[in-house]
Amino acid sequence: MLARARVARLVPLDSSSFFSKRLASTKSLKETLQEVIPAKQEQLRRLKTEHGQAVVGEVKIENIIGGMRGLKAMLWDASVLDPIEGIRFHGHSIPDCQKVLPPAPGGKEIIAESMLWLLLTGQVPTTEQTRELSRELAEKGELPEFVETLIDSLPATLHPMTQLGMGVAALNRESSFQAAYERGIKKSEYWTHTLEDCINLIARLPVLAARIYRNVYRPGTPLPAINKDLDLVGNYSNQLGYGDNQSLTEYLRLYIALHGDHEGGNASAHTAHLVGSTLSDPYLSYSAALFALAGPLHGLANQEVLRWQLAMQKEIGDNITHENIKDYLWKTLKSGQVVPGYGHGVLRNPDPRFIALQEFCNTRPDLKNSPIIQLVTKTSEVAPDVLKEHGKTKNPYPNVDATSGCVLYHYGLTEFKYYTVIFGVSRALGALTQLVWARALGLPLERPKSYSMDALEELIKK
Ligand code: CMX
Repeated sequence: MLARARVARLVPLDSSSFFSKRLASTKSLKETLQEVIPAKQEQLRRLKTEHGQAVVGEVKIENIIGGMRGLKAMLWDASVLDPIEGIRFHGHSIPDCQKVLPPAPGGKEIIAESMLWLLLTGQVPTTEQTRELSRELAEKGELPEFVETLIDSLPATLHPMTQLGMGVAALNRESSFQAAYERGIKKSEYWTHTLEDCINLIARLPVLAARIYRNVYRPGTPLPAINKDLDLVGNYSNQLGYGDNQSLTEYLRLYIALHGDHEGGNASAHTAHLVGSTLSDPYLSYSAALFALAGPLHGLANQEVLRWQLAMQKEIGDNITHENIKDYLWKTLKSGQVVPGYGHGVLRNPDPRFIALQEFCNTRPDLKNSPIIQLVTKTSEVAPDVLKEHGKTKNPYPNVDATSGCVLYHYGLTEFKYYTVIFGVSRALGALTQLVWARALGLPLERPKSYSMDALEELIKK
């Protein structure tokens, strides 16, 4: 018997439920998108034909050998990252989003559905539209049986991120885009099939991720059915086994929505875009992105932060003073390691996502008084000055990962290796949104030019 996590089937829909009513006055996600696509296509046409030769910047050798840092070389419409101000999603800052995006019923935090709507359409959804999307995702969430069998057959010792990437790749057997491409559809129809795949994948990712969690960390325990009256992350929390912890569920909602997109150049989003540009379907594109996310300089940093903070806690003991933390920071740096949770490829200020998560902690006494959260807060008061004095990093301030895993730890979700999986559930919002737009705009195969060192030297001589 391969199945380790037993899954109940969908909870039957209560006909009196709010969710069962299709509200005639609200446009669906696809209808909204259909409305906004022509204007964006026209904007792209104008940029291409009227301004195609405009110069955006210069390329220096330091850009080429420096991992393309700072090169403005990619189109990504959903979000723009300002080094000082941080991320804006279609022009909305994080505090704006917290004000205008509808939360879950009974909740306060942004949810994946409202962020997905904003990223995809550039518009703020109504509460009704958000609920309708929650219902659609719940209906599409079940995994095909062969994927369940595949995941259940994997050894518990296989890293959860490897399992997630494999599961997502296997889902491509169901790809509407791939099937339609084989039938020979027109280029103008690519985006509708891509949208269908992306929505199906976003619906299934948390279910797949929860199954992996149960198999690896809670073998033999029953996986609850998807509840159609819950939002995507409400269901995810429930399937992980934390549904009765409202605080953790709200935290997961906020974290998953906030972490959904961080413009296009980060390794996971860029990988999805690159692979997608070959017309590989969304499942294969996002599976590749997940393996980029699994690196310690990117998505794995959240587990590294926790490991590091716990080691610090063990060494310092109860006497947590700024001085003791400072000594530990220097010890880390002098041993040649990076301080996890600090620094960023683009940001040059404290990450507003870190600030939002810290504010979440400050509004809840249990979190505010949690030893691990207090340690994170105190570390953030000392580390920037130490990193400035160390003098290497261009950004001595905390990034989102300085706190993200520590909150999970406080709530009893203590399995570090799983943390990047939650990030993987989140990043799909931005990466998949942009795959839909890449098809709607007919963006070409990505193919930058590379140079050898000899060729660069030749260029310098000339
Ligand atoms: N601690 C110590 N040294 C650091 C550092 C840190 N937190 N951040 C950067 N540096 C060092 C770099 O290793 C580099 O050293 P070398 O010149 O010896 O190679 C130097 O400072 C310059 O680096 P940078 O230009 O400031 O940073 P990069 O753009 O190269 O790297 C990042 C960015 C995030 C990989 C890096 O800051 C880092 O390793 N941070 C710790 C890991 C982490 O928190 N990652 C999460 C990123 C968040 C996300 O993925 O969204």
